[in-house]
Amino acid sequence: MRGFPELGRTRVMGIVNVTPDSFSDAHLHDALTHGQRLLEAGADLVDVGGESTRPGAARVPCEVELERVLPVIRALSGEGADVSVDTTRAAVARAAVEAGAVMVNDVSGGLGDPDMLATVAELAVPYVAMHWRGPSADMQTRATYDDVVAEVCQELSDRRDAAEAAGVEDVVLDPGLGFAKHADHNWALLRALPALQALGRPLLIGASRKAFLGALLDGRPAPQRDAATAAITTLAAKAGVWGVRVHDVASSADAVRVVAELAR
Ligand code: PMM
Repeated sequence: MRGFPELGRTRVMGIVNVTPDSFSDAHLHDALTHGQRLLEAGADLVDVGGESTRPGAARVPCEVELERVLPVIRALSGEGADVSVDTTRAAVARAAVEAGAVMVNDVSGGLGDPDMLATVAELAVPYVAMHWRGPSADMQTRATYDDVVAEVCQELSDRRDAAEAAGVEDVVLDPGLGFAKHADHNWALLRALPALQALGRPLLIGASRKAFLGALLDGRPAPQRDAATAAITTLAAKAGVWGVRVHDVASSADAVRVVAELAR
């Protein structure tokens, strides 16, 4: 894929959410420091986002999203890091790439903004198209499937085709765990990684600290779900996925190295 060297192993994408859930707005500096720590811990790239996508989350204005992400992207990419921008807005994608981002991660797979796919094609950067059925505010009302694996594969292949028809060359697909999905849907998709890989594009998996892991672990809070996250990283790496998007980089980076060594 353009811009990314062949590593011969799964990539670890570290998460920098520049949102009040994670860092207060007054502390952009903390978000930057956090990104630097993730890189030191072995992140191959960092994903910087300025809008919460948790179930029920409300939208933030475009200007607020820009104010949150641009300084962090500028600083981290200025230090030589590979940075992706986690956004559904074409204007944010464009400004982020101008500020140094090398990839656009769109949880809406191009459905959130009619200008997104053409913009990414023009920017000529790799693009993550995630499976999405609607905005976070009420997405869980759309978690209805007869066959979740077949339907997610079909809807993702539609997004792949739309992105490529718009001229996007490097498409990464992501099943969007937790987005319009209940726990049993997430587990079914994780059991079906080969079906997702059969869509013929690199796969990104974002399971890190999500609620379905808390449910499995008797209600354990998010920061105590990192061992379970690393277990999923191990299995995803063994299955040959392109990348995992995680909060705790160190444990997933170790897991990926173990899998790579065993495969040698
Ligand atoms: N999950 C979240 C945000 N962005 N992007 C991709 N590609 N895949 C995901 O699964 C994904 C994402 C929400 O998780 P967070 O609030 O823990 O960052």
